[in-house]
Amino acid sequence: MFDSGVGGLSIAKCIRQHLPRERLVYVADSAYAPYGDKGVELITERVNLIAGQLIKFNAKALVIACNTATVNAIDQLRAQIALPVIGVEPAIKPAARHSKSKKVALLVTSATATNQRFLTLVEKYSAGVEVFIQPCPGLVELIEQGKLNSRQCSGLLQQYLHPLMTQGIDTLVLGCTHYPFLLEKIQLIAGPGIKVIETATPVTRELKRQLDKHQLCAPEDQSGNIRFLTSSFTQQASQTSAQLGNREQ
Ligand code: DGN
Repeated sequence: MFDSGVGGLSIAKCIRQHLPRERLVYVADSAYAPYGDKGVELITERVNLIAGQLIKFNAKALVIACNTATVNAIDQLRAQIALPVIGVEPAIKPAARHSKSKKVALLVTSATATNQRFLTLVEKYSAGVEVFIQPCPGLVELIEQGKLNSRQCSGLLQQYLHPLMTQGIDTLVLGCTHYPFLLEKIQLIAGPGIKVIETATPVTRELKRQLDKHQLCAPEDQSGNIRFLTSSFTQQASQTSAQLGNREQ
């Protein structure tokens, strides 16, 4: 599994919890984080390169633990490799179903917000629902630096969330795998009346479904683990992965 950085650890934790016998290799492409401000060519190039490396580790399935990489590069990756490839997409369908006010907001990166595959997905699953797409530049960078409790982070959250609160939304989708690390802060600003939805559970369920379908589940007596690799080792990446990896979500 991989992400542009440490955000996908929010997915890794859920997989570890529900599929404890699986051995995970997690790649944080920290040298190229964030993907949110990169173009489709570069994102595709990085996805292909990392997928190629993971296949050399004898991966039996790949999880793209990044919304930005999924919407930009999953189709071409699936066309190239035979392994099951599971992506992460903003949970617009369950959000639209859950919303009573029929007003839903999506927090995403800039690269996701303008992506045609993403916009088509939103249109497909949001009939009768007003959708507010909020790009959140800056948040991924702060999470990568482990600055979850900084004034800067609170300032950006207020800036992105307050305008949404005046629109009457009752459901908020975290459309980036970094954002679940800010769940408590987001919920505090949004208030108890707003349901915040993230995607770790559906991704884990889909991975399990694919492993079952292809008879790839780990043997009963295998104990799982996780290896953390990064394209740019820094003290910061190491600290942040430890900090976020140990957080209970
Ligand atoms: N975690 C990635 C996502 O879900 O989109 C972050 C993207 C980024 O690097 N900006």
